[in-house]
Amino acid sequence: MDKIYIEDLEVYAFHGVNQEEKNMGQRFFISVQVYLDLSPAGISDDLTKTISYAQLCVEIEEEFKKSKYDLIEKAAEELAKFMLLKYETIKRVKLMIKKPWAPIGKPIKYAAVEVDRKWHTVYIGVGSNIGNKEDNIEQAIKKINLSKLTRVTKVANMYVTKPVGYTDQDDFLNTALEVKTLLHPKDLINLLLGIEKELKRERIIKWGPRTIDLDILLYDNLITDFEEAIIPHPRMHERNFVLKPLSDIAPYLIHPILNKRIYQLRDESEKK
Ligand code: PH2
Ligand code: MG
Ligand code: MG
Repeated sequence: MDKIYIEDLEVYAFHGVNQEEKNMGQRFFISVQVYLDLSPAGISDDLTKTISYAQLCVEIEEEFKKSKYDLIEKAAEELAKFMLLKYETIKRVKLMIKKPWAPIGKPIKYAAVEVDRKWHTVYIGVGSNIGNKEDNIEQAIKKINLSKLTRVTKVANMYVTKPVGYTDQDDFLNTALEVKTLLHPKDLINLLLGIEKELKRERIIKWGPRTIDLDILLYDNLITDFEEAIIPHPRMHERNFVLKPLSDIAPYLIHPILNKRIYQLRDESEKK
């Protein structure tokens, strides 16, 4: 992808573990690689179709000087987040912060950190079979949007489905969401679990009735093996109640393990 580079922007700021660093301050050098599509500006020669690097420098400096953090890790994290939230057009930010005068009593050229942050595309399966199911789902969507690090970008149709697995329970209402997020999978899971809790989800019977169930189905093309978030969702490919709504919003998406498109998996799940 296209990039705008800024290299070694010098900023005087007050980050550091030592009190004297917070009092006296020191010089930092900030380098960024901003990933965005430059072709609209390249074709039109119009500054409004890109991001002015002059303006970026001003904003980076202002944001970087705003707080006093112990760590350049934290300063880098916050600065990357600031840029990704401020501009819709920025897809990814690589950012390096150098501290040439870190008071460590050793002759170094600089100490530095680099972070690489981007918007991730996630698909979430949603189900409810207790109370006002439609309202539960709408509440969940609202709550996902409350975090500024997540945005619901597509909502599938809602489907009334027969319970699968544990069948002695009410019909479900199922849908699927596309979400853009800056959160890593484990943090996203925690956000979703928190929302389930707020909506009075109780875990009594496995696959039993619930006010709301929010499952990460896919996260970019990521394949994970950690217990808390197995991605892709290990049963999504055999569940019509997941694949049907998901096909509304992402029919041509390819399942990263099975290497088949979502609509193909949906069609296969209908034959069973
Ligand atoms: N969720 C389950 C188990 N069974 N059946 C339907 N129809 N819809 C669901 O969302 C569902 C289910 C476990 O998450
Ligand atoms: Mg589930
Ligand atoms: Mg679940």
